[in-house]
Amino acid sequence: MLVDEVTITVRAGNGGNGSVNFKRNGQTAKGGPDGGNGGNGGSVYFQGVNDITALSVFSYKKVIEGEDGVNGGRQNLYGRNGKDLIVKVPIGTFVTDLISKETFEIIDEDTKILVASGGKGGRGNNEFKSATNQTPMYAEPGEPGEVKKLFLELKLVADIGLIGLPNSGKSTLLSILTNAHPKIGDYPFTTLEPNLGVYNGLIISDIPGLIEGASKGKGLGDKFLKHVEKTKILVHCIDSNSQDIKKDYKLIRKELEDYNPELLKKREIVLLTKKDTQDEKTLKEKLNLLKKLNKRVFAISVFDDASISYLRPYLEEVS
Ligand SMILES: Nc1nc2c(ncn2[C@@H]2O[C@H](COP(=O)(O)OP(=O)(O)OP(=O)(O)O)[C@@H](O)[C@H]2O)c(=O)[nH]1
Ligand SMILES: [Mg+2]
Repeated sequence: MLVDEVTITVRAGNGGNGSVNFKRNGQTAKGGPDGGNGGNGGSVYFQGVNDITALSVFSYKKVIEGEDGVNGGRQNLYGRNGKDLIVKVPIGTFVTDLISKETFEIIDEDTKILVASGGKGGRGNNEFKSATNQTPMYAEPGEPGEVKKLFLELKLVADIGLIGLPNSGKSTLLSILTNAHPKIGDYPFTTLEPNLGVYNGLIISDIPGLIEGASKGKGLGDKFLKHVEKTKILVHCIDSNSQDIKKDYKLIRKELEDYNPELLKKREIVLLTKKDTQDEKTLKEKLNLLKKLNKRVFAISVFDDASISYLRPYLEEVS
């Protein structure tokens, strides 16, 4: 199951405490102060990774912690800084700070984004000596590392989105075009979580079937429509067994519009699926009906290789 939403706590490392110490050796019983500074706490960064499954580690690891700085020591010994922690987050993840409500998106693999700053190390007592106080008895404590509560939501950057009513053959098509092995069943809502496959370097996402009211959360609803918001092509699957092809088509278009009208502007390919189940005359009639609604209509069957081959170049027209 693809993990596409997680809430985590990120805690950067605390700064190490400064030390209170005085020189001691053969000559001096009580020398000047030589307590060293504490090290800075490690910061936590997010960095993009081209791996849509990378959020899954957070389903069991909910608290991410940076390394603490080490306390200062005697003889002006500085505490070591805590190591920074770089957390890999899938490209296309939206991060929301649940307290400040700030948001940002992970867009590439190159940018390191600072999420929580490590606490500054405290100064040792050596730094506090002055003309009036040669023996300061205090040092600074390290500052605590920043703590953030974050909501991470992966909006998949798929190139092609398979949409349609339940049972229209979306997952079957994904399994034919890509190396994905989605569950396929002769009943609605076989797919409960989005499936992804890679076809000629393009990511195809197969989402659960949409029904009337999906945009308002009905069925599996709007939870998955976000996965098609960024796709370049929508592949709209319509079961040729349907008694009312036009109604099916319009129902899905209406849900897209209600969710986000921009979705209607995307290039759409319409597939009349399972064409092997129809006699030639009926198929032609149904195909013609759809052609009045959209120019890019293809009748396909997974049992007819030629129909799939014919479709392929159209899927590749993503740019
Ligand atoms: N005869 C025939 N059956 C097909 C074809 N494509 C898919 N099917 C069958 O149609 C049924 C539904 O297929 P799925 O791929 O699970 O449909 P889906 O659109 O992913 O369904 P949901 O996940 O429920 O939305 C399965 O029984 C498939 O075997 C086809 O080209 N011809
Ligand atoms: Mg399915």
